[in-house]
Amino acid sequence: LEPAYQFMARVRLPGGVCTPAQWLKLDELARAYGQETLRLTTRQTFQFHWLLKHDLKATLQGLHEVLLDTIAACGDDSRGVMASVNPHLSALHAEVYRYARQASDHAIPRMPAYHEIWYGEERVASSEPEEPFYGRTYLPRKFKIGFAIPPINDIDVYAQDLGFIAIAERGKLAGFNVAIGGGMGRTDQASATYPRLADVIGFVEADKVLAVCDAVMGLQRDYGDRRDRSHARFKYTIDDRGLDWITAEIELRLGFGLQPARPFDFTANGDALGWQVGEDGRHHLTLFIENGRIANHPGRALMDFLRAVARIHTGSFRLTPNQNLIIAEIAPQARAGIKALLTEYGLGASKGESGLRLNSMACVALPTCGLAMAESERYLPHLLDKLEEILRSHDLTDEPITIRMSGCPNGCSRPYIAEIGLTGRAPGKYNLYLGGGFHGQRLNKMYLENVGETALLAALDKTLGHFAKERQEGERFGDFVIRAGYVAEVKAGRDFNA
Ligand code: SRM
Ligand code: SF4
Repeated sequence: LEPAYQFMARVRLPGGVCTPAQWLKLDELARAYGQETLRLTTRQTFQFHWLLKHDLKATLQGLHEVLLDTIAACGDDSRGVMASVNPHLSALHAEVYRYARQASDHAIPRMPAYHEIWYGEERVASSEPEEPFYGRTYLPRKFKIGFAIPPINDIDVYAQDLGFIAIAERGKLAGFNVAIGGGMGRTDQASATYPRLADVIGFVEADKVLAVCDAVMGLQRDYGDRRDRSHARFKYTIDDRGLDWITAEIELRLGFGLQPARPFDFTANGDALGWQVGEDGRHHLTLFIENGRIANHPGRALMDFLRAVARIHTGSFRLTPNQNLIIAEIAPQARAGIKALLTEYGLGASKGESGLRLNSMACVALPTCGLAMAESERYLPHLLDKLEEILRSHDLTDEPITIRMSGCPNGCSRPYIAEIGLTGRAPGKYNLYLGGGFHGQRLNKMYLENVGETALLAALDKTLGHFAKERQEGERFGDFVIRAGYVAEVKAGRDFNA
């Protein structure tokens, strides 16, 4: 007899794009093996939790039936490739998504073992060398790639190891600015570890994307630190060797120089919620899914609603990097049908969420994450109930402010770029960070260390109240707390702990 080992499975879903048929299969598998819940992640994909060991094979084979797999969703390789989901710019999105898919297909390990183990394919004795790119030892650590389409920085391009910022000229994709060296993970009381934002190093034409992936990942494969895992991410390779050296080495590997970066502007890293009409006349509905958790609740049958939509929908679903969901590419005449389903399943009326809640994210943490030190997904909604009273008292209910909570310093909800960041230290205890940039352009800074809810609420009541009274026209909360002297501005990852 063996213990009932349980697992998490993460799907590979480049750019977060999913067909209705895939949705129906994911829903079916979650109901059969995943305790009737699906989790949308901060990198635009699905996670199943609670999978029992003897159900793993059936789950992975079920995914295979709809051309989905879990390859490179974890491991020391290139992880799920992200892409902005801006539904307004349908043609540009389609083009950028194509590059994200190509980058994902290009960068995944080839390993036949996956097919042998999960799909029962026959083992082929092969004379081929191991992985053509990864070799025997893969990368020193995980590596993350994302494609952003300004003006929305929904993917948090500055948090990627390798980010591509789409540059459109006269409505057409001209190419990408390349950003390198982002990452969130750190360890408490280890000042050599820190979050870092990516640097934009130049521009390349779109057909050079795969060459850039090879050059940058190859550099990290060859020079990343393989002795100390806490120092093995690309961000440290860059800071150790210097950005100029790294850029020159990338250019050497490319065999050509990068062009000067082209101008672009980001305005936000959140999602535009509700109904929108794209440039091609199709309709899109972006739903706020609190912390990405899809399940049925009394009077609010979200999981059943989405299954009902998938049964009639002819467009696609798009998972956003903010753990939200777009029912995308709805024909104008189909909009009424989706609206009727919203009402039928108890999702028709807005719950009157604050701008803070609508810009919130929490990582999974307890009970499934083995690294969690404190609650996150299960706690943030309750903390927000209390914060919403504070917001109301300062007339800030509709103010968009980003807040992100992680159950440990690894930062899976990208908390170090939120205007309000919280990371777990122990049950009920969090570090509070303030001053992140509203569109993901600046790291925040620790304001309180290892405190409980009472101290958190008092600090946020004080700073939000001050902000309500003394903010300048159009000033964001993250900018205000720096101007008002609550925290110093962080200009580089190495200053985060200073
Ligand atoms: Fe993460 C490890 C969940 C996005 C940084 N992350 C984990 C594990 C697998 C725990 C483990 O290793 O045992 C978590 C599974 C928990 C569970 O029960 O499901 C976990 N990470 C998640 C997700 C599901 C959070 C969420 O609530 O959405 C996200 C899945 C993304 C995906 O679909 O691929 C998730 N993780 C991130 C991000 C955000 C991002 O990539 O944009 C980060 C910060 C960015 C970065 O990588 O720097 C992130 N996760 C980490 C780290 C710290 C890495 C580091 O450099 O130190 C770990 C721990 C590790 O790798 O050792 C980690
Ligand atoms: Fe787990 Fe920490 Fe990631 Fe949260 S931030 S999911 S607690 S590893």
